Amino acid sequence: MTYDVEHFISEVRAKTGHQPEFHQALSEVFHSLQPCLDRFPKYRHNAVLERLVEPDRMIIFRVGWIDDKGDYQVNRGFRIQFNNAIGAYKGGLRFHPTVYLGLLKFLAFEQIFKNALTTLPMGGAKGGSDFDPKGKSDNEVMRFCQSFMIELVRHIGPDTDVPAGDIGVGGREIGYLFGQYKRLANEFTGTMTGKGFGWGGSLIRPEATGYGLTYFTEEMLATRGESIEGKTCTVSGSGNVAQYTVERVNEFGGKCITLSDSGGTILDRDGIDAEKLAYVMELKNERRGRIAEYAAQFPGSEYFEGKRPWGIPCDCALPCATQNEIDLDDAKALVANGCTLVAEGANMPTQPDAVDYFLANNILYGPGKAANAGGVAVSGLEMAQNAQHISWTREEVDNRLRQIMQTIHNNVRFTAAEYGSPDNYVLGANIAGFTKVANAMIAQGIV
Ligand code: NDP
Ligand code: 2IT
Repeated sequence: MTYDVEHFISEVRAKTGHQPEFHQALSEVFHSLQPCLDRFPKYRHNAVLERLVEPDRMIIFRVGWIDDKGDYQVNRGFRIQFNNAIGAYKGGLRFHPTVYLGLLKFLAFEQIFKNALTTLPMGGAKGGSDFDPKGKSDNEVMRFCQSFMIELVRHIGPDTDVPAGDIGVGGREIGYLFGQYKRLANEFTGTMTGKGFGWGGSLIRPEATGYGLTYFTEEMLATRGESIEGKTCTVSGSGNVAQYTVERVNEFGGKCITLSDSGGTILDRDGIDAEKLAYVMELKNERRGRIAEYAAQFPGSEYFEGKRPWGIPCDCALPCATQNEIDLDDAKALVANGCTLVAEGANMPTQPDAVDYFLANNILYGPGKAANAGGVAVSGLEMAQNAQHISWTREEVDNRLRQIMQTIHNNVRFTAAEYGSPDNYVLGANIAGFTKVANAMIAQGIV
């Protein structure tokens, strides 16, 4: 008797209501687990999937705050503590108007397997709010973060749950959140990661997701005797992950020709070099402006309003903005234009039929839970440094990050090969991540 994954997914769908992103993530993971579930009946006997789809707990709360005009504002706050079989809950906070329960459940679910792949002991969680930091003053963001933390503080701790950043939550927000945590808990511990260097943060954490993505991409290309050097890359997004991806790809001798935001895409055929990237960082991180301004600043570059980068010919596509940003038409355009590698900085940026298209066309396709795991991996290293009350050098952290990305890559390919498809990173990442968590759950009994 085998696990009827299809039937199981339809039951979860019926029980959980309208949560399309969660169902999408669930379907992608569980379908690729089928050969593993067939090989090891213990997962069925121990009802591992049934237990795995039900978060340990979901916390939803009201966040009231006063805007600069003196008016009362209300947002909704969340923390999904999905699974702590292999370590304390760990995962980012997203502040974006599209945040709702189903979105955070997808992100927390993915985080379980991603964190398992990092080799570090971290469980899966995610949280956030429908609060939109865009257009808010620093003081408004601070008041919101302080109010958010008044509730969150009860649920987190250095060995319980350690939040970090994600979309809309960067260094500024982590500072305000940590400040309030420290005040309420009356302790200075590593309960948040992404802290500033000098007050508990790790060197290389800001860079980690983009650098890790670049290292993973380099490993993927090496399987075909190639490297980033000389490759033209299209990158989406222009936030934390996109910025440090461009930085490292440049250092590896590649050329990034696009960036984007929710307004549109810029194309710079000469490449976004270090000087232009410094402009982007100042534009996005300090002035909090729009990527359209890039085209006005650098003659020869172009701006395409409302467009994503995927119609532009490239060797490698590196989606670093948000979920479902590559649809089937985008995938067809990429392949038709000669793209041979897609590695995901964002979480679940590729729609399921587009993933199938990449795999069917022999594209090197690196799913986010493997390719973007460098961010949370260095968060794990930040926790390790905090626990020891020391800080490591840039070189130490960067070397460890590179080693972790190589280990993830090898583990994913090794696992995929064991199931007969060495180039299928989806299969390898899902089975490798699942096996570690599932075995821990079985060992710990029915809890
Ligand atoms: P940032 O907030 O720094 O940047 C997000 C970027 O994506 C912005 O350019 C933003 O544009 C764009 N974007 C966000 N939502 C949309 C949308 N709906 N449509 C089009 N563009 C959009 O976030 P990060 O760089 O930290 O995160 C980017 C992705 O990477 C996310 O999927 C995140 O989950 C993932 N990730 C992040 C990690 C981290 O350590 N930060 C680790 C692993 C994965 P705009 O300003 O217009 O909203
Ligand atoms: O999606 C992710 O892995 C992150 N946003 C980083 C999480 C973390 O805890 O560093």
